[in-house]
Amino acid sequence: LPDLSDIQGDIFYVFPKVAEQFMFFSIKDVSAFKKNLGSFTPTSSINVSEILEKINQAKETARNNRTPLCQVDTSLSQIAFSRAGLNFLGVKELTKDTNFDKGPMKLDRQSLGDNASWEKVFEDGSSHGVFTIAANSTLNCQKKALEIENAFKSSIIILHRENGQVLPNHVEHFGFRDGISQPAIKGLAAPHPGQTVVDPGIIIMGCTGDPIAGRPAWTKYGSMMVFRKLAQDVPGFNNYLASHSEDWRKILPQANLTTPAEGSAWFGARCFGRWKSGAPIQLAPYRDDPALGEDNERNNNFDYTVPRLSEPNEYFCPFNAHIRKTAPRNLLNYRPNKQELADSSIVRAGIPYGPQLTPTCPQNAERGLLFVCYQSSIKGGFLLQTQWALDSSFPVVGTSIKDHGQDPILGVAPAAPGFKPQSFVTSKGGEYFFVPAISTIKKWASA
Ligand code: N7H
Repeated sequence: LPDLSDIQGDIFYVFPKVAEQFMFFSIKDVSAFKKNLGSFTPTSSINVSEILEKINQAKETARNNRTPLCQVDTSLSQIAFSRAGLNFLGVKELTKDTNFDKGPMKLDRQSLGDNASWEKVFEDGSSHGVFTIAANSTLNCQKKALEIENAFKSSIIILHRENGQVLPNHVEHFGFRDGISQPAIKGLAAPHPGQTVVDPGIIIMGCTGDPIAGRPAWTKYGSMMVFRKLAQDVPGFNNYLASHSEDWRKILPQANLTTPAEGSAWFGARCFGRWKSGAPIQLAPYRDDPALGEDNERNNNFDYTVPRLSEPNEYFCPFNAHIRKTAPRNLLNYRPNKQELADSSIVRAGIPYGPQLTPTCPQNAERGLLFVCYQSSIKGGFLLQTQWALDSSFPVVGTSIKDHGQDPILGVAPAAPGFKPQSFVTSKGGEYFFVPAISTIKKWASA
């Protein structure tokens, strides 16, 4: 089993957070930077598991007397480096992750389907690294960021900051609950029913199951972090759902959806594969079931088998629903198989940014998701975006190639008659980072 005290803390337990800041930097003075690195203590996975324990206890208390969860003081930090950053530090050896080693994410821009212009810091590809800082309040997050900034003083230049904030009820901006399905890492977490169990090496380098052999020793207990800034067009998405509500009500009369609002809620659920509460449509086909959405023992306990073979396989959940595209679960004779599925697992650790759309908030304010995922191989994990979500013919059913359409959240959403196909998520850029083990950081600091 991996040594949890040596692994940085956001990687597989995911930082518990109310606010988060990503501080992108370039290194100005290598020797001063290394000295500062020696005094920097990132939060380890052991630290995070202890905090999660405390939060669970607080939750119990909260149930009884409504104590706010954010009472558990958390100020967490992690450091990661881009390829340019490693080179600058003199770590020229390759990690053997081809996406990372070839340089900045901007080189993959086309294959990622990013057509809009990127923000300057990502367009330049000039970050040497990023600090991920998370806390139980915006104030604590800012305090921690200032502490790190002061500690690294003039050895770095802060190029850019992104600030995220958890929204009420852990929804994201489209109003759907996020962060429900994560892979359970063999030996480290007791899986909830239905959760995909993966070898630790799928997420953490140098452990059992790492798909890449022969990496340098300094990559052990590290992980690849993919950062993406994804803007969401919430008014556009809401209009899209509203404009399709009638179509859906007509197509499935057996659902007995009586109001336009029910029609659009159902259409939204079919875009995601889950209702706003998180209840999977495979288990709650026509109406949301909030108790199911909240219940971790049930909300992942499903696959896409249909009750009767005479029914089309997408009877409940369309092939192109976001969660089915990104994790097709059981697939019988379909591509991918179970192994391919486990190998493509990622740990998602993103956070929303920008103001929530409310009646008083400007419709056109920018909002979205600061998407973060971890995997030991970018090609094996994150590229499910290009290989699965954006590939209309995925998944391949039997031997026949069929056009299911792209993932409507990450790609182009299908249009009703009279409407143009639309996209609701626009990438503003991103970067690939390597998150080293804590012992590796200490070695680099003293080299
Ligand atoms: Fe997605 N959302 O917050 O609305 N995602 N995601 N995602 N996503 C999921 O199951 C969303 C994005 C995955 O195991 C849910 O936790 C949004 C990218 C995977 O069944 C919701 C954006 C990639 C899963 C969202 C976005 C993924 C998943 C359901 C962009 C990878 C688990 C809740 C702005 C390349 C699937 C849950 C499974 C679920 C949201 C992006 C991947 C609500 C808005 C870029 C693997």
